[in-house]
Amino acid sequence: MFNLILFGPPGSGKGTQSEKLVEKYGLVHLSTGNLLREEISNRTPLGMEAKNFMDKGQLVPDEVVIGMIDNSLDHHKEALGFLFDGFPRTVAQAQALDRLLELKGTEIALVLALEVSEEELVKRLLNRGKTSGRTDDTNEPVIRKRFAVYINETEPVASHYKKEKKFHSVKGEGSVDEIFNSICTVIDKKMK
Ligand code: B4P
Repeated sequence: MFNLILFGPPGSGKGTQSEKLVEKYGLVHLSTGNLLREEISNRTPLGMEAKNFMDKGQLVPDEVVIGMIDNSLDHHKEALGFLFDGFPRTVAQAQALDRLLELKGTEIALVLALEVSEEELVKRLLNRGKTSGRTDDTNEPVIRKRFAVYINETEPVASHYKKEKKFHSVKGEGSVDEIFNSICTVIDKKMK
């Protein structure tokens, strides 16, 4: 199995690049953001709880997202590998993911981080907010809060994987195809 984490701040292009990567490498795409938005649109109790956090730019509690990932892994027993998009976002989530994968006899092969400046992120998300209907993308203070949460709670996840020498970063500014090519170069080297 080849398990990849796509890492980076909100709006860095994780969702955009994931779509292209799953097509090329045949991985199962697990995006906690998409899973949460599905719960919200189905108006489930989990979705209603998550919406309160997401609308404020905060992270949804660890036990909620870890439970979702656990269920999704069980639904894809035949997968060639997983692409984790937007997960893990805290050190506790990273530790839980390591344990879940170990139980399945596998592990994370590579963590790829997209590097994008805060000003570019704000610009991209405000732009997406004009058409996406996502309430967390229309308000600049909420977007800046998401970036601050990323620095405080998510960046420490990078050290977790740097210790295991699994962490690589690529420039996340430029055209979608240029960024995709840089990501593929790192993956192909790792797969050899
Ligand atoms: P997510 O759904 O993960 O979304 P994101 O971080 O906002 O965006 P992403 O990086 O995927 O950007 P995209 O490709 O779409 O999270 C939303 C919320 O859910 C979080 O704030 C949190 O509350 C909650 N949540 C999710 N996972 C969680 C977890 N594990 N734990 C706790 N809470 C969790 O790109 C953004 C925009 O940029 C798009 O409009 C795109 O078209 C554009 N773009 C992409 N690449 C570009 C490029 N190269 N140049 C110009 N524009 C580009």
